Amino acid sequence: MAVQNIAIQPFEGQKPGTSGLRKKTRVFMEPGFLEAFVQSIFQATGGGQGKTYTLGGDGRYFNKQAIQTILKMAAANGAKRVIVGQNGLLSTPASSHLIRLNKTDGGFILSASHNPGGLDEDFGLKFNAANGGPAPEAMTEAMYAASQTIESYAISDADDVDLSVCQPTRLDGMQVDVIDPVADYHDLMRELFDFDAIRGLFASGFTMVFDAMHAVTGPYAKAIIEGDLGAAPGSVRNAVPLEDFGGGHPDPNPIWAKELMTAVMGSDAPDFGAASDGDGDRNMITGRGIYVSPSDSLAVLAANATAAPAYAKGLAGIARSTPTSAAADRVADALGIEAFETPTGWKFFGNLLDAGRVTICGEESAGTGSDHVREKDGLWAVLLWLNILAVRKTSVAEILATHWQRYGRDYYSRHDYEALEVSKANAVMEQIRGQLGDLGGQQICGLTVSHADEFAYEDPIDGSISRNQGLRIYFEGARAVLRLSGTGTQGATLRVYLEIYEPANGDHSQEPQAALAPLRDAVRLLGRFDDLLGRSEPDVIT
Ligand code: G16
Repeated sequence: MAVQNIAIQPFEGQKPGTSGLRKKTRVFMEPGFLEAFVQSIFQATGGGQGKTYTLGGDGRYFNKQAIQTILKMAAANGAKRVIVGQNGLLSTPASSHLIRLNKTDGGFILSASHNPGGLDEDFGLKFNAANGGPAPEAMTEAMYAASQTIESYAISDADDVDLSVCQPTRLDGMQVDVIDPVADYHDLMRELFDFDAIRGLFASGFTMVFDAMHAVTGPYAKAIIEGDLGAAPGSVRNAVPLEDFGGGHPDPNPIWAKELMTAVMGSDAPDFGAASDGDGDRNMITGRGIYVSPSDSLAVLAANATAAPAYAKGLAGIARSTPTSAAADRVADALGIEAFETPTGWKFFGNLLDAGRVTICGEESAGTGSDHVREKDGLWAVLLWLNILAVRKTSVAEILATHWQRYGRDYYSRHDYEALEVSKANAVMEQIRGQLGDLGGQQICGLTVSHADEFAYEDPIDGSISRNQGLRIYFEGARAVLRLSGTGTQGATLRVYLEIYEPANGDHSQEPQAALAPLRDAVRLLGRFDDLLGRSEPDVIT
């Protein structure tokens, strides 16, 4: 078959955000848009000649067509081999594992994560580097630069590859291995966790519900949680990946995972509940009658990780993104290990993990993971919780209560103001940015500001500096962070992250929104939300 070189003009808006390029699906489907970005990736990473890649996505609308395009472009760019998930499916953590296992030169992941899917919803593409992690900033900058000067892309005119059967095949001179998306990831989980202990837990009558939200983790959770660990059939719900996620919003939080919340808060609640997102890297954890905030989940997992064989020797360090609560820092302090605060974006954990400085990382945005891959990993978090529950033989509520009794509780919540006019969101940020230097010592809504700054991160491994990573206002015993989302596809999303610390001997039984009310009010006043946004109430509270 022949390689075609198609002339093309640069597209606007091919700047990767927090996690790759995310756009409305129709934008990705514009003639040449996907192709231009893929060619820019090849160009920014030294070309495709002789390279090996993984390729797969979360199964959303346009996933299959995009995969055929990328396969034909990889062949035309001289790639040697592409490993692609059957039916185009690969969860993000499974992609990261396959890159590392097969020592590929990187991987293409097709997903807009937790954003809805469909012709009128969202699509995304990100490239992970040879370490299995999201492309670091220098690489995404190079992709963007390439996209601005692109003149043509190369594509084979070969026929589509049959992705429905697991088999090796060829596309022009390139080898294409269509593989079972679950098998290698399943093997990895078996190595990390005490599957016998978890089997014993289920055999003793322990019940759980896992909501796959019609997204990519369905087949993984079915095979591992029901098939291998022996959870009762039906424990994994909404397990068939659908192109539109069943019309849902595959974001594992109490708002969007309502079905699960209803189940765990009901009279006949299971012992444990969990959910994951579109591409399987996020997680939500609940127990009977209790929701575990992602920041608390990170801290509990870190404090109890030695229950699992992979972490029995202890942790090297713990990293969290800046908006994530300080709960994990308290655990690191007690364990006498390093704690790191990084900008939002899993890519910032990569260097720390590669250097062996941290073992466990986490984010308030429902992401937790470890050095087993270079992505956050939803099912991994669920399995570590199960391993801990199997060893400690107690409930989720009891584990949280004893954790707070020892470390204190960081009441935590995130308030999102979505689809804002960009100028209004910027006005709030500017309003607070302009006051940062003067806030120290001020009393607002009964809280005293100790200091405030704009977070700039110096990577401790390579010394690179990332500026403008969030406005941080520190109060005595509390903190607020404001930043603009880098994953939205419509207008701007302002995120306000709130946390108040209640010491070990304090009252841990408050309702989080009530506990955080003075801090919420202080931020709205400082940012003049009523004037500048025309409203004070957020769209989503998690
Ligand atoms: C991505 C990033 C995360 C980040 C989250 C939210 O997650 O990998 O590091 O915390 O987006 O980012 P933002 O606040 O900029 O919207 P995912 O699961 O969407 O790939």
